[in-house]
Amino acid sequence: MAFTNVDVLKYVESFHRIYSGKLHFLLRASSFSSPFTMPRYGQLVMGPAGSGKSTYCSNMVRHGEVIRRNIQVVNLDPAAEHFDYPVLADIRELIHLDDAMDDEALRFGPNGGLIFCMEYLAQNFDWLQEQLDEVEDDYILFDCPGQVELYTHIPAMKQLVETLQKWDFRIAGVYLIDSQFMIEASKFVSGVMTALSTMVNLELPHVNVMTKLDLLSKKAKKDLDRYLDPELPVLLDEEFDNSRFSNKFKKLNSAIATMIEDYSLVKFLPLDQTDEDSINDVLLQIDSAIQYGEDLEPREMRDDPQDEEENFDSGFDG
Ligand SMILES: Nc1nc2c(ncn2[C@@H]2O[C@H](COP(=O)(O)OP(=O)(O)OP(=O)(O)O)[C@@H](O)[C@H]2O)c(=O)[nH]1
Ligand SMILES: [Mg+2]
Repeated sequence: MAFTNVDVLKYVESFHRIYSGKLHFLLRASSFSSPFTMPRYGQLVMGPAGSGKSTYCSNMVRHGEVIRRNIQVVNLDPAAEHFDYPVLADIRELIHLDDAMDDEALRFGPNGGLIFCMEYLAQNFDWLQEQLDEVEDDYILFDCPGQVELYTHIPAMKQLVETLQKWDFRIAGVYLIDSQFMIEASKFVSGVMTALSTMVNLELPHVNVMTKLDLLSKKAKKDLDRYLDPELPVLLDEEFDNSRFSNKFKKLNSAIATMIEDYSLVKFLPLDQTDEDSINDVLLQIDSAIQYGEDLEPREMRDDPQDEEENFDSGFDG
């Protein structure tokens, strides 16, 4: 992620503006509005390039098999090359990044091409609807591209969210950030601001996840708690308590920290993909954010109690 503190500073003003209008809307997002139809459930898996989105999706599918829950994945990355989950639908069948880059009339580079592809998807949601209509037992992960502009201000993702909601999906925004870039206060603030910007733009129940914990050093792991539920003013005071930084800069950082604190909206769930309990904890938190299970019948006892004990589930048939 190429965000620097200078980028972060540019955000401050617009955040104040956006927040004042949208906070109440965010709060309303968790009281879904279609009581008469059977909802479907989904996660929009987002985050910067390489933050672990596709790996997260395949680990969730595998974890779903362990707890006997049917979790499926739609690949929404037109540039995807490697993922190892079975796909329910794949945007590359509709449009591939190469289509936008190789076309003589379009001639996009990789970044503009990706935006073009997502806009093309937005104009062809009926394609997606057809793919999703084939599914009965719906808990669907949408594996998104790693270009953060898509989440922060380009309309295509917001249009996707609104369309899925129209199709009775209860969607959580799941925002992944690589922990290795987060355990340093200045980088942390940049990450927090993009996560926050995504949350404000998409107006979804939102869960931030810190990935790749298995790669952290012992020392970094010890420090982790300070970043999962951060006291930003303290973190930033420590980071910038140095004469190299001007008072103006320190004040600005302090203003950002206070603003984020005031909204109490930024927390991170730790995810160690090598640990089944950690994956399960993240899934349960997201389930709770989208009220997964409220409309489902409690699971019936099976004939073989041992079989039942061996496979933990959140208690519902999905
Ligand atoms: N050690 C470790 N490696 C991980 C983890 N998650 C992802 N990786 C690795 O990080 C790299 C990027 O992972 P992806 O899942 O492709 O990340 P992505 O966010 O889908 O990337 P883009 O789609 O390109 O934006 C791959 O080499 C993964 O094997 C993790 O939890 N631990
Ligand atoms: Mg990916």
